[in-house]
Amino acid sequence: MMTLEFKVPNMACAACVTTITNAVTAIDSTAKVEADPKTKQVKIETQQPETAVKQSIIAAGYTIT
Ligand SMILES: [Cu+2]
Repeated sequence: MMTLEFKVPNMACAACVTTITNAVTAIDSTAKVEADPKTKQVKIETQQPETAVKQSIIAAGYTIT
């Protein structure tokens, strides 16, 4: 398990959090996703490589900084 932390500036609301969570759990069903639309901060505990996790979020239509 590793913890990834980054910001997703275009995560605006709870629906975005759900979309991002679904995108990540689609590639890692054991992932734990915490995301706050106010701070734009996303914290993910995952066994997948960082690039794969980031790609799944980008593919869902979000930007990572
Ligand atoms: Cu939203």
